[in-house]
Amino acid sequence: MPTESLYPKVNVPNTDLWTFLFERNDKSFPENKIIYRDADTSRYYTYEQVKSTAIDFGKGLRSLWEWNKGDVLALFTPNCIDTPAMIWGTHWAGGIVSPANLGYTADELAFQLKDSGAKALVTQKPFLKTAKEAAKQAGIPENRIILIGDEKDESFVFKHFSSIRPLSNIQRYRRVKINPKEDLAFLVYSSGTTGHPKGVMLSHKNIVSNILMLSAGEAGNLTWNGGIDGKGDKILAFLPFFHIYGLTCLIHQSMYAGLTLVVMPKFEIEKFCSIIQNHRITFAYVVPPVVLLLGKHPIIDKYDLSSLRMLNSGAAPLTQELVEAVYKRLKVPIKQGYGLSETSPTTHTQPWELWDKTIGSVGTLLPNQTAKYMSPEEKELPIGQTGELWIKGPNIFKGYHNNPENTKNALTSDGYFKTGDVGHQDKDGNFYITDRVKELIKYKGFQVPPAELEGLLISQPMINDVAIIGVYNKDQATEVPRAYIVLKPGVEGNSKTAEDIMRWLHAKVANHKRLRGGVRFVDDVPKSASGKILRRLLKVQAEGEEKK
Ligand code: 4UW
Repeated sequence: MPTESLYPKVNVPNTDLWTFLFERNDKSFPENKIIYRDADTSRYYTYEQVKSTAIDFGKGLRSLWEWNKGDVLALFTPNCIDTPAMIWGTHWAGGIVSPANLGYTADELAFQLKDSGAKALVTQKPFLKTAKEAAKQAGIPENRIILIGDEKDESFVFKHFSSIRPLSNIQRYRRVKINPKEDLAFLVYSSGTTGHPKGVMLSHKNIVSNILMLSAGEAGNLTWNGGIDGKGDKILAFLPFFHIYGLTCLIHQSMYAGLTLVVMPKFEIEKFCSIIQNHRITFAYVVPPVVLLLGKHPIIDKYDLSSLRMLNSGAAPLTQELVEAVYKRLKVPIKQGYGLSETSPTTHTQPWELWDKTIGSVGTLLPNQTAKYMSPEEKELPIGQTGELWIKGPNIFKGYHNNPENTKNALTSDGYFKTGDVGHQDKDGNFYITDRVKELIKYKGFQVPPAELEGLLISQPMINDVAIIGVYNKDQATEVPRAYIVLKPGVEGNSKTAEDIMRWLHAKVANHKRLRGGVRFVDDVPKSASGKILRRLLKVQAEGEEKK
């Protein structure tokens, strides 16, 4: 029997995100509540300022570029407090937002721009070179690159976000009507269980349901008027807004619950500590490598982090040892959450009161979710047995953009999504993720699709065959990609060859995809009869090497 969530079902209204966030009757916090605060400057947005800026931006898009329903705005920018208003302004104008990883090379960004059919692109001045090159490849005219942030363009080629405003007759522009179940709010990119990144189609209803689910999971622990000083919880936002974890848990949850996000453009440990101390941050969403720093880094002792009430870690496995080390040092509890781009994202979170009783668990199923574990033959397994996790609920994506084959492989006819993650659940409904059947590697929470690196490396002149796997690096608390390479006859497998290959690859890929796990030269890449790489065998080999 599949497992139903232990939470009472939440009523998910059939409304689009705009109506849900800005035309609600149940909002308890005031219109002038500060929602987004820049960590470095005195800039901030209140709830009502986000709303009015979003409307202006939406009208600007309609009037300047005749924005139509379904038009895509791509984002290629560090975290910025202007981003949320741009997102909802795009929705106001009927558009879809497609955030891209900021580490992307021009080719990688161009792929997303072309695949999503982006009509315009948002960036900041330091990233303009890559953005321009990618836009050119994708056929987006330069005058449809929008700049945000403090630096404007003196050449006036690029419009600044603040100038995307209606040209005339404000009354002419009305909000575009959305079908919440069918129309997309976001097109985020994930490699899913195999292959290259694909556009994950997330509808308005998907996101609305996940906001409500997440809210139930935090169970009133994060409030607009509570926290440690009665002025409300303050969340530190350093996770990138371009990743689904930051997009929903940070941007959307804060707006829905009236929480203040203190926004950091880039993670740096000392800055992270000083912001927590100076802004009296009460909560932060983190990833395991940050938990590691909190447990081990000497700088931590210089700061007062006592305002933190809880941390939430996810996007990659977290060890019990790390949770305990941080608690021993800082007395800050850490719970885990779990989710995927395809689930909008959060499906599980540890209830606050269980954080120390179920360490290692990713939590219990959030409301409106049904889950089951499946054998490799796709037979349902009894509770307690280890298998692939399948999940069903209103937050499950609509499919991969222009990719019916991968959509069919990921979604069953009765609505289950095959996560590609392996684990089990205990008798009390706590879920554990212990492995993956999918190809994915996660470097510090970012996706590294092995097929993408293999596809590039196979064209390297010295290489005959190649397989990429993830190996765990304990010192950094993350997986790192490693290449197993069969060289062309006559090429010597030495450290210079390895360095040359890495240099060649690293010029073509985002920083998070680098071969930090090194290169191993082998005689053959193990493959099945059908030619599929047997990654499991390489993983066993890597673990054996580790133990030596
Ligand atoms: N333990 C082990 C985990 C865990 C994990 C994720 O890049 P994506 O598509 O998406 C994410 C989303 C992370 C996330 C979402 C919502 C949330 O509340 C939360 O809480 C902390 C985290 O990373 O990658 C999805 C893949 O990332 C792995 C897993 O393999 C999954 O399929 N993953 N969380 N706690 N592995």
